[in-house]
Amino acid sequence: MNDHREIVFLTLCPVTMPTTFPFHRRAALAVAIASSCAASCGGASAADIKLNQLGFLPGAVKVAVVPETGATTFSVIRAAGGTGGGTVVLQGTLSAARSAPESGETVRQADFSTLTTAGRYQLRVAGLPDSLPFDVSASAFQALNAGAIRAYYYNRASIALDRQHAGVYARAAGHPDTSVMVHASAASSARPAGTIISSPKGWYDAGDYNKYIVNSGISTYTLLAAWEDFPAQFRQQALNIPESGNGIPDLLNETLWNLQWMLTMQDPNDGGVYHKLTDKSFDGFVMPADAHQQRYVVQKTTAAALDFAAVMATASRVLAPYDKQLPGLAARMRTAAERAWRWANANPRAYYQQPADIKTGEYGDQDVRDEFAWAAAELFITTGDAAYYQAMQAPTVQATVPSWGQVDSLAWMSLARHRQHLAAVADQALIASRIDTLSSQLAAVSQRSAYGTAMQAADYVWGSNAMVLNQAMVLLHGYRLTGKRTYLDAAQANFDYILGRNAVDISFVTGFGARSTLHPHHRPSEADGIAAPVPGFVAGGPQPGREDQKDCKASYASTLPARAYLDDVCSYASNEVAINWNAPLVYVSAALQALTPAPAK
Ligand code: G3I
Ligand code: 9MR
Repeated sequence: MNDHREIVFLTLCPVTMPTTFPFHRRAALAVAIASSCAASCGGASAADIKLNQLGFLPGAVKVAVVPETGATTFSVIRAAGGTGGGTVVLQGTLSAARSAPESGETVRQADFSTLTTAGRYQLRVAGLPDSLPFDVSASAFQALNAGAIRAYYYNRASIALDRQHAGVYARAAGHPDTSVMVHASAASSARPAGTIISSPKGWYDAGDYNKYIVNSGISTYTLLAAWEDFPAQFRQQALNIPESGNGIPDLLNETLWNLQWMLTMQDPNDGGVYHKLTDKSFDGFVMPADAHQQRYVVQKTTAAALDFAAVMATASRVLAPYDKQLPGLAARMRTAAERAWRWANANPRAYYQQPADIKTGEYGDQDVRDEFAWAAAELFITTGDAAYYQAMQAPTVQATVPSWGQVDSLAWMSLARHRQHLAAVADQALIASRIDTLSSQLAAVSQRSAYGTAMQAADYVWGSNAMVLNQAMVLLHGYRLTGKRTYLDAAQANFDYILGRNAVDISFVTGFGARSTLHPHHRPSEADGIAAPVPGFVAGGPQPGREDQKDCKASYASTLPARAYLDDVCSYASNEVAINWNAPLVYVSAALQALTPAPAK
């Protein structure tokens, strides 16, 4: 170590701090930053040890990220305030220092995986404030998983949230959506512009009150995938939603609220699917019941038809065992999926084009090859018809981290999940290799990154936290398929990032973690008059685009990719919530609970 080396030291707070300072003074300055920030920004500071604020399963890999001070050792202590508070239970050596270009820091990792005894602890490094307390517990992520699913209940359209189920977040019903107008862009001879249709239920997409089929596609699918992969996690889960106790698991009950809406978005006359159900422009920051703009269904698109087909094909096989409770629904969904598929094949280039009078979200996509592949794969799995597998053109389909516009890996994950029951036409080796290759690439990034996650600078997109979680979802599929522990550990690292092991030192899930997102761009959270945001939502996350800066009085603390985050209601580009971002949170929290082995005795 060279005493004259300069390192960048960062602050998350809107206070003036030096950005460089000599090595020999950095520990003292770190502490100064810590105390100055504690007063002005809720305690987060560049000097903090960053870790998963919720905690860890006993058998999981356990890593914290430690700002560089020159210290080379750490200890784990029993948490202050509890029995034996301050007692050292474990000591270890920090990793070598590594630089994190995406956040402009130099950090070390503390690996305390050998801590397997349940309890509440803190991490201690000389010269730094002790970490936030964290738990080691066999049920570490159960409450988070339930909370992340309940977030969908809180975002339901067309229903009052009552006290019994919503507690302080009870609210009047909004958007009955029983009198929705067919927009000129969606007009047909059977349904000319101005025709009134009924399209109730569904989830609000995000912080806004509109409903978009493309984004509902990946969101609803991911919840169904969580069920297909880990039914035991969900079978007994009681979420206290209105349908609880009806003989259908609550995850499926919640998902049905959106599936029922999606079905109404198919034009019964031709099988085409409307792209979205929307206001002409975004509502103000009012409660759902106070938003009264006329609603429209807008343009039928190829992407909407294919995402709809994929989800309905999936739902049809998932709900088949519940025919007694839901008579005829699974069959109806399968027919709906096949009709949408046929419409898309007859209209393969109906790309979304935002009409001049519509200002809401677009979810536009000019390349629907991946949507064709995904729909084909789900129809193949559900029907067993080899023609669908041929239509998928599997050798041409890549594997990428899923997002609303990039769904090829949803096909691979579904095929892998059902591999033991696929018709012979399926190329099993190809399916396994697509998932294994993508997983190994992600795990390799994770192993060399300073924070130990699979995130690289280019991954900090709008909704970067969903990138983090979808990377984890891919890795968990990789682990299920190959048993490679590095994949499970990399998924855990990404999950830790969401819950506090990140450069802004925050748990991005509302209501979970000692220092979590407080001011999401979410209309009900802002308009309900309750200080705490509606719980269980993951915020979009850091991204340097800052498209919202013009609408924000506060400034982003940094333009660096991993630190361009603003916990302010104005920040739709870094702090909105969305159904497609919460879905992999549900998946990953359930998967880690289900898959993490018990510690070796
Ligand atoms: O496709 C281009 C790519 O070619 C280019 O390399 C890259 C460089 O930045 O940009 C890509 O486009 C991005 C696009 O998402 C697709 O990923 C845009 O920059 C980016 O601004 C765009 O962000 C979307 C955002 O809406 C604005 O349109 C988010 O993905 C999407 O999640 C978000 O969705 C909104 C809904 O419209 C409305 N409801 C809330 C929801 C969440 O904020
Ligand atoms: O609230 C809107 C949010 O849901 C969208 O994701 C975002 C981007 O399309 O737009 C938000 O609405 C803002 C609009 O784009 C610009 N003026 C301020 C609006 C509310 O902050």
